[in-house]
Amino acid sequence: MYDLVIYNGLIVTTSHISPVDTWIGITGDKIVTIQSGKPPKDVGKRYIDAKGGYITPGGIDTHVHLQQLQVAPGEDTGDTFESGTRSATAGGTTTIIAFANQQRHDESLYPLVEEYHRRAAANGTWCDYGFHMILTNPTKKILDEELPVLFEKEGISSIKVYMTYEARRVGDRDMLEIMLRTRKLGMTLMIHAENDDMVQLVIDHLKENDLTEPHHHAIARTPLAEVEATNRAICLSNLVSSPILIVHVSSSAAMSRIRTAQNDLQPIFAETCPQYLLMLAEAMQPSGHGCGCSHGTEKTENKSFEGAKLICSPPLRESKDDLDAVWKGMINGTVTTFSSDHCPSAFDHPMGKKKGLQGGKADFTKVPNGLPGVETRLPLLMTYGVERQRISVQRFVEVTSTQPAHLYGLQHRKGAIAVGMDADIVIWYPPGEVKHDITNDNLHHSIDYTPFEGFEVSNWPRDNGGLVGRAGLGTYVKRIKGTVGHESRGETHLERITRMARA
Ligand code: DUC
Ligand code: ZN
Ligand code: ZN
Repeated sequence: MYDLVIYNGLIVTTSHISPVDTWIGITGDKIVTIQSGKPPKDVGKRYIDAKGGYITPGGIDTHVHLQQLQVAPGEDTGDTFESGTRSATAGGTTTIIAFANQQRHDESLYPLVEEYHRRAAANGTWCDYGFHMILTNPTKKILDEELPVLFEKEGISSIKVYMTYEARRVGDRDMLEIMLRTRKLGMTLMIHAENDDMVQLVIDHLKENDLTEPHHHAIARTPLAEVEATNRAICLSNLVSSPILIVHVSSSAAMSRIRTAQNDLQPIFAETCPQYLLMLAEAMQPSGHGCGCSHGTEKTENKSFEGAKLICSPPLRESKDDLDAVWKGMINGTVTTFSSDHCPSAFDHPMGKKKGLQGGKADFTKVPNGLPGVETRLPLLMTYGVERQRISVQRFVEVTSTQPAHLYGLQHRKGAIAVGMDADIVIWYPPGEVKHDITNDNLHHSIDYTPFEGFEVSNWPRDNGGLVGRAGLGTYVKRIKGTVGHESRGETHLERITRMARA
């Protein structure tokens, strides 16, 4: 007798859609059988009729910021692990990977990981979770002694580094040292690629000219800064033959540079996010919206500051060519994984986005960076990707679940509907049954706005992803070595040139 039987749906994998008369038997939290035909009447304690809708593997959102340590106590207006995972679940995401960040003064990563475990466990989580480690002070001890332990004992199999932000950026030599270790250990290295000096120069010029409204943020963080850093990261990776993932790719130039590297069979991978597919910087203008709909038209006392809701980095781009290029990357396979970069701050709060509004004067450089989006990620891609016929539903599964699982070492439990895997399953409505506009009131995060207010969606995970029960159902997931990019590549460029110099 199975605990649950799901039947009469179209089960989707990256390569295949099963016929509608296929059923899934679940016992405990595992998929234990998948069979064709109609399910017998007496095999399940509970039955769910999927009514002909798609059945996809639970979403895996591998780019989520919750309760990070660099935010001063009392200043964090974002989601907690509890509210962030509640929101994730309601949007069909059943696993998140959040960031555990090192600050420059931290000499050991172990206490940080313990602190993140405490934060996540404090009020429980609604879905499963893991941690990436952000490195800002990659000492030899940390690289040689602590990373292997974190990988083996804690199942932390990924690192993020920043090439921007004074407090976080790491230099090229440090990046190379990190790449040598992640290659050796088989960890996934995520890189935030923006040239900080280029960005700072533009910011200084904008400030001298009193151009500090929210929409100037998009000008400050020019695509040139993104492509320069992306190119540099790729060149550094070439020297040591280390796989890297460029996160939140937002511009045509960066996407093409990555595509060129992939064409040369270099292990360069790309992530993008809904905001870079669906919104342009004009949405940040006082009058503006970026997608031809009526977003951003709410009446407030300071309308010109509304654009702060859309401040994220990399920023929304000014040119539709960038948006089109990101779609192209999604369609042609350049994009490996699709995440939300859920990094929210409240809007109407002096420590939230309004930190950038002092005495009625806007200063975009003081606005906390980032958007909420963990709940809207899957419905937006299902609507604007699959149902608007830009990508197949198999590709949807690939970028929202299967490839994230393989990139980040979750493939032993997640990312596919198959016998033995975790029963992380999303049931969608049959086409044509859902049509509504996203409103913040219907979302489950703890933030007072959504950047996607007013976006029409034509599907949503049924019953809000089965959001029933309570926080505390989610558990920490230890990850293993991923399968993407870690195949043996023989000697590195560095080894080759050393060998030739010796000869
Ligand atoms: N980078 C992120 O990954 N998220 C939000 C802000 C940022 O700079
Ligand atoms: Zn980033
Ligand atoms: Zn992020």
